[in-house]
Amino acid sequence: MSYSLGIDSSTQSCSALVIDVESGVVVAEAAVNFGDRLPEYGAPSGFIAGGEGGEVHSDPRMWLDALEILLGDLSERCDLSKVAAISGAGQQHGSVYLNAGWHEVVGSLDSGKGLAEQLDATFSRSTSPIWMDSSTGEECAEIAAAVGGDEVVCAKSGSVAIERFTGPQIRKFYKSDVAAYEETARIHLVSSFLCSVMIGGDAALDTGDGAGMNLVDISCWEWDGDLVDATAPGLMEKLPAVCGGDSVVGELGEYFVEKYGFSAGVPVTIFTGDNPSSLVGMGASEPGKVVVSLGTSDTFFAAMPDVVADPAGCGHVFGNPVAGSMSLQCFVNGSLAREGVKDKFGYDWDQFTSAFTVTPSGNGGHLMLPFFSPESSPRLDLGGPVLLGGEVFERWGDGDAAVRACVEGQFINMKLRTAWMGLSPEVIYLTGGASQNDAIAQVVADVFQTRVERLVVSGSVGLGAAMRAAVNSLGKSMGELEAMFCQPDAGSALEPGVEAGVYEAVSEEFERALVAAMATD
Ligand code: XUL
Repeated sequence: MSYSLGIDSSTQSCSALVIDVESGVVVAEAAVNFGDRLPEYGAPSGFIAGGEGGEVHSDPRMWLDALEILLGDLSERCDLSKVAAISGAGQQHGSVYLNAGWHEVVGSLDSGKGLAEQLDATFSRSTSPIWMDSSTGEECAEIAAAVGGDEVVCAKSGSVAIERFTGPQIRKFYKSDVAAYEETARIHLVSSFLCSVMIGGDAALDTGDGAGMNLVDISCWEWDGDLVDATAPGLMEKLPAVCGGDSVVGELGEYFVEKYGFSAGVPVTIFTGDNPSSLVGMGASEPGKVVVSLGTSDTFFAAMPDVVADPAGCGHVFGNPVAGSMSLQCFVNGSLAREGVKDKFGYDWDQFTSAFTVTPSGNGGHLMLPFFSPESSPRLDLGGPVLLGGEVFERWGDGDAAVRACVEGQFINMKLRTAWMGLSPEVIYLTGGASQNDAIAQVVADVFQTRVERLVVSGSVGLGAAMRAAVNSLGKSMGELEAMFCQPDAGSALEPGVEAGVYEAVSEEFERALVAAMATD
């Protein structure tokens, strides 16, 4: 019995993969797209359309139905009785509200009926706010004010009070429907809710996902009494326990054994958030490796040697489900900014890429603060990019210099804004659409003075879950599993090609320009 199952309940789909940890192969994969397979929930992109004032909710019954379809599909693709370890991950921050009936119902699920049908009566709030919800600005301010300001929230919980985080969402629910809040006996995250259902009991939540709530004290990974009190009255007793990512929280429930052909007694490792799980699935759960994902927005995340919070309040600290902590920082101006410069000059991607061959590293004094839209790292809204370096360049008269200035500016900014993490990476794993562009990847290597390797990461969240379960229950080491399942494309590795000094000088200039621009912001 050497199969490990990893489940990923994300925004638009629920997917899973089964790995064989002896032969090192992925045995089976399946995915259920909510919009396609469950159109009756009116959520083509995984959330209920038409939310007002920034509200974005999903129906937790949809997640349960998807889990059932997923396991059904998977049981046709592999022999689930060979699965000997299970874990999973969920989209972060989303919350599920359950009444006093929850404990009993989840503990006595009948495999002759559906999950959603049986758990239906246990929801004290019929829908779940998810991470895309930005409706809680007022509640963030109230929580911060109650504990002494955003710096205090950040130092305690690893992030300033943020609209999508669970604490502010809970506070909003309490304020808008006190009776339903009072009827709530348990509040779970998406991850701990699904884990509970799988073990047929009330599961703890892990430090990785728990830290995305603005409620957990990252110095000891326990609920922070001040934050919990500032969020809503009587909240502490509604919260599950917080445990490390190495906890086995129970055995797979009878429901799943009877319905999908699993063996009895399979240990279930605590579920975590999708980002912490992805850190593991990318083979970066030990300090020394950094993951930079280049997408609509760019994201930087890494296992951290020490638990520190971002003094500027832009980054996040979550528990690392393997050990210690991890950081995550988003840069809103990612691909859209790169595209913005490309389009400004009517370039195609080949012309964009060629710009790097005709401009020098450091860009001969041409500098850009590449913020086309409001940015979160640093938090600013300059109303558009700022160009510095001569009259022609500043009036957008030099396309090649502008392309390089944009990309150099993005990664200089990323390096400066992530310095608080105290990392000295040996390698940067670059993922996401733009990571395949050698010119962009070379700028990353040069600015960070670090080797860059490209990772193909489809399914890293589910893979991370299966790997964690295998470490906890099948006696495998993370190193062995990484060697089997997470090999970066070594052939496409890039080394830094310029002296460190080139970008040190440009970084200083960039920071001066940024301070000046923010002063007039
Ligand atoms: C992280 C975040 C998203 C969600 C959904 O803070 O909000 O990445 O985890 O993927």
